[in-house]
Amino acid sequence: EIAKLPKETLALWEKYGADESDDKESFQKSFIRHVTTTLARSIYNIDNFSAYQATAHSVRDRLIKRWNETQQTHTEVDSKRVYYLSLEFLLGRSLDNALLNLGLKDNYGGGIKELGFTMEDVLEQEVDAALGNGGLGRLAACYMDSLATMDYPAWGYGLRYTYGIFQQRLKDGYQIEFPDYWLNFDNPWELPRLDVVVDVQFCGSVNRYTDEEGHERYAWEGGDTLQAIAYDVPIPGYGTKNCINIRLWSSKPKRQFDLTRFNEGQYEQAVYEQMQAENITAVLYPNDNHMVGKELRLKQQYFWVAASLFDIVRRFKKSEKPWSNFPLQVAIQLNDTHPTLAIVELQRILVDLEGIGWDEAWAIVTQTFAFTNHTILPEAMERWPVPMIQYLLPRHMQIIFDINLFFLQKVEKAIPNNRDLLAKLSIIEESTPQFVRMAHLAIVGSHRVNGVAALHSELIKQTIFKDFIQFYGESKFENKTNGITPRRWLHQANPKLSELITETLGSKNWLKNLDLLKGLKSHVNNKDFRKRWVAAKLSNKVRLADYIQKATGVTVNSNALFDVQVKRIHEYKRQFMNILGVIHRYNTLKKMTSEERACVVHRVVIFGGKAAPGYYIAKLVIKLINSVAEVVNNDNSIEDSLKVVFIPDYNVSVAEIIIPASDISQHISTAGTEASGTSNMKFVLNGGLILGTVDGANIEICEEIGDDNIFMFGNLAHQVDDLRHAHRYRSVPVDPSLQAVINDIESGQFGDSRIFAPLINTLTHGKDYYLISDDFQSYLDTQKLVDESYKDQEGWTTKSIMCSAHMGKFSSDRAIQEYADQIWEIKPVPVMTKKHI
Ligand code: CGF
Repeated sequence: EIAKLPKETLALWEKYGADESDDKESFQKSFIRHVTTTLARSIYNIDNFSAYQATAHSVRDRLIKRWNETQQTHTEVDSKRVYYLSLEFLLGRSLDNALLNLGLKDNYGGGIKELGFTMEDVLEQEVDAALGNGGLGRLAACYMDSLATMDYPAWGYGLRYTYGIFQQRLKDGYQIEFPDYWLNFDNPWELPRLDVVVDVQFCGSVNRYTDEEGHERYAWEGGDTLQAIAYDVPIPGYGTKNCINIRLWSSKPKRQFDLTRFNEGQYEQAVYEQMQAENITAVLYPNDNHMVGKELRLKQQYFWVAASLFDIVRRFKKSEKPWSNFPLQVAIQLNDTHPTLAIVELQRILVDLEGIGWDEAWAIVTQTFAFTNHTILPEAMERWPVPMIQYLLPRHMQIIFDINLFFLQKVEKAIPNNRDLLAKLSIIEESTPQFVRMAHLAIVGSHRVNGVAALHSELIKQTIFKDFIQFYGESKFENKTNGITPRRWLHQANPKLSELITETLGSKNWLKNLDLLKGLKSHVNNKDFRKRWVAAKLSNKVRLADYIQKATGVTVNSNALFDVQVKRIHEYKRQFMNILGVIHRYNTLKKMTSEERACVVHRVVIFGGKAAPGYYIAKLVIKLINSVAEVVNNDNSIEDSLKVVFIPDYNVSVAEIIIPASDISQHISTAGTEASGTSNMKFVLNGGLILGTVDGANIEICEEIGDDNIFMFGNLAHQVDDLRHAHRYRSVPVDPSLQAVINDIESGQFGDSRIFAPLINTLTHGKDYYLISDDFQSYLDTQKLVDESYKDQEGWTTKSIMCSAHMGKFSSDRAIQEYADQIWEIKPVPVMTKKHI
């Protein structure tokens, strides 16, 4: 079409389509243009929020240019792409990240100052995009940053929830939940693609028929059809033109209104269908590491998977390559089992819609998909009742039964007469009703399965997936240790330290090659460098102390040791053990004389994290922390030697303030329960030390930074089963220090002890499943070591520098490189600058 346009028209596009430049004046012009036209405001009517909106729109203009060029290049080159399917993308704020990644921060910072605003105030206005619960969603966001930075042709696919993760507030020390109205104001970081619409079908029935060539075929007919509308979120890489896309789907009814009903006066019925359809993407399920068996959740999963696969297949078909090329053009990564129905959907598309034979189709499917497992906790394993799938997705249920049948036939052939093994491997759990085991389906339908840290990847082979090893052998199962993006988690969150590192190493190259941090080692004895390192930490602590004051009203001393545990509240993560340890410390301090107390290291113990709204015990842990804080913070007799704070509404932007300020952070899950953890990596990268169990990525962090620079304690993963078994035959807890702390709570020291009875009960009658009593003494001993080490401030600074210097391995760039080379087999595609026609 364009080629037919007259020369003069093309010349106009060329002239006016030229890039708006990135200098200060161009920014100021575009800022004023957006204030007056996009926002319809004037110089007399502009506050910080409007200044944020105008700045964001100015950045968005530049992002879209890069995004367009990236998509054009990828279409032209048409090399293999990776599609990352994740129900959660926990992006946080975008403005600062975009400014830094595009290299605009200085020009925009200077420009906005001249316009009468400060960049800090403007950045503060943005609400977090909180479309995730915790580690899994934030990992997806870090991976998108790395994919963009490393020039990979990649897409993310997810859901555009109207409500993200709930906002947490505290009332009388209890968590209460409020809806997250994140889309209330305009969201400049998404591009609505009202023209990209996909029909998604539910329910109906399956009809068998014979096609013209005499083949038996199946047609899925009837039922309800909804529409998925695309919203695109550009993700800019750091120091590259590459700007990739996360496509988030929003649900809409296919028919706007039931006119017959409306005309009959049944207005409510008429809008009912509309409401039902919009409900699908209304809310993010607020559970982490826990399966929710709600029909709406299953509908979300299929809605998302169906729309995404339609889009992926449509893009592939444009190239007119044969179907056998599909796995050469397309890699699809399943982030946990949530998108597993994609395996079934692709098989359905190939067999039912494209008329490809079952075996050929199945070969294409299995070469396309790979699956990441994020947990071995039994309560997190997704299983859906067969009748529910049968009702919502009748054709998919048939296909799942067939996949299972052919798989079990292969098992029987390879390992004959082992009924027990067949039952264990089956995708269908033969209970009443039957269930579909999503992890089994994901394993059978993928060519690779990976865990997220070395220990975890070993454990999945020994526990939840051990029976699959008998059939597949070990080679299908591998490890891809998680990573974090140093752009957000050091450069953006900790500008002072980032600047010092850049100056010391002589360039910013470390931001794209984190191994270069090793270069800091040769400066460890340089006085000036050490002084600035310590000063950066102190200023981060002052920043956090200010935040704590504003958020909680508690005043903390920035010279105290900041001891942090921020993450989802979960029994296996053992925030309970932490607060029990705090009670022990408090009562020890109370028994000391003033002279003795003068010698102890002052501590501020900082907690943060959300509990799933239905997780009663986790919510009681929050209440206990706040009750202890209330008593400790108001007890003048301990002379400021201990403060306890619970920071409400922990999210990505709060994490960016907390993490750089930590002296020690706690990652104290029962050994074998935390698959990886990623905040542990963020803390150490920022020069914070770790107090942790021998679990998840703590182990690999220890290997990298050396055991002198980390405080590890507790029982090991291989001891856990025996310890749990032993609890059944004796009274628990056995540890006298723990018993003393329990007595303190029961004596009413922290308010009405009846409130906490169910929590104490988890330790006693509940048989202490998470082994707090077995680890408690070693936890207290190691805490003492932390205090001793902190007294030696010079030694501590050396440890802090050594920690950061050895964190190269934990860049998400390394993780993405491994996925790209070993699983997806994709290559970088540098973006070519396009003309505007
Ligand atoms: O995924 C987690 C996190 N809670 O979201 N899992 N899930 N599901 C694990 O528990 C973490 O250990 C892990 O770091 C994270 C990302 O893989």
